[in-house]
Amino acid sequence: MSLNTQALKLGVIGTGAIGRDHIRRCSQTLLGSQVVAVTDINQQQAAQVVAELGLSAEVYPDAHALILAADVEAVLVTSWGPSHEEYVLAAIRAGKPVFCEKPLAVTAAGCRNIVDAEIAHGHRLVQFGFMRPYDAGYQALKAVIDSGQIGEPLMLHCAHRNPRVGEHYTTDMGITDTLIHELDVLRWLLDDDYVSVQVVFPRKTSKALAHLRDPQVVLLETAKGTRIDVEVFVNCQYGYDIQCEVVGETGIAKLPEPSQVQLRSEAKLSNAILMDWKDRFIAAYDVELQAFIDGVRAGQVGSPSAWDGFAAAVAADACIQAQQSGVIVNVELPPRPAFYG
Ligand code: NAI
Ligand code: ISE
Repeated sequence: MSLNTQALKLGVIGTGAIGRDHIRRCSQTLLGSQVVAVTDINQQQAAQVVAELGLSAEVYPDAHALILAADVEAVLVTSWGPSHEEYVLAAIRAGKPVFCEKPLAVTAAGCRNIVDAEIAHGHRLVQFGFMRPYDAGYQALKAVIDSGQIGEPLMLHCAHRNPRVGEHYTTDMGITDTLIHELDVLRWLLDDDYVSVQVVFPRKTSKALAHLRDPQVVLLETAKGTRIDVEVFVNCQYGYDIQCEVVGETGIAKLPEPSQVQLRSEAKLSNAILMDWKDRFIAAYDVELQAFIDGVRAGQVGSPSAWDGFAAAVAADACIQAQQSGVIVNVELPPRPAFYG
């Protein structure tokens, strides 16, 4: 793959927490890109981010003007979830590559609109912002599974724990905001798709607000028959903790813990536990965005694809139904179009 020698000119929609962080990494950490345009419904904040990071980027009054700007070669969508579908579709219409943070759209039908628009366009333009396949730990785990060293995967025991969440966080967000990362990365890890799901609620923690059911356990079955349990526990207090253990026919492989200094002090042997998802996946965010920049410069947009976003959304919809009904719900994913390989 031969890289274009010019830096890729990026326009960024949404300058909140992750938008600001992606602008910083594209401007200061990664190679081959330049942020030339930003926009946010809070224009003052967008201007402030440009000033704080010392960028010579234009602040646009609205996202559609930014997408159509002649010097914007590719778009990053980092605004609130409900706006993603509209902006990704506009980027596809303009024929511009687009990196979209999760969710691709808030419904599976919205994700399907994006898949259909991309197929109609004729070549891949969308890289979807699930970063875990770019995490070194998950890559090492996948290499072990793919090597056959533990035989075929039979069961997975996983956990996604956050120290605490705010008042805005509702029980369905345990699926759409939190579990959604497992829904993506476990398909990729196993090279498999989900066929059914059930959600069960253990005893509720006293640390969760009245409206929130926390923790919850999601039980997934894949087409090959692998059974997965994922504990989603967003008020666990003690840390941000991501666990994944794969039980195979001849052995067990476990996601490595993030590298931490081991401490012997005051009669204790200890390892710190991270508190923030940004720290846990900081390297993965760098690698996924570098892959987007390199891919676009080489004329080849990378993964995860819009199809992966759609597949995760279809499974998420089934999980929400399962939360409400308490029974096993089928996951009805249509066959993958040849367009997505
Ligand atoms: P945030 O609330 O800090 O920032 C969002 C920004 O988008 C705000 O500045 C807001 O004014 C702006 N905005 C909202 N609607 C807009 C519109 N229609 N047009 C232009 N700007 C608009 O939120 P945060 O945490 O930065 O999250 C943004 C997105 O990134 C969310 O969809 C979230 O799910 C996703 N995200 C992904 C993560 C990951 O691990 N991949 C981690 C955190 C967030
Ligand atoms: C957050 O929205 C994210 O996307 C993080 O990656 C995730 O791990 C965290 O649990 C979510 O709240």
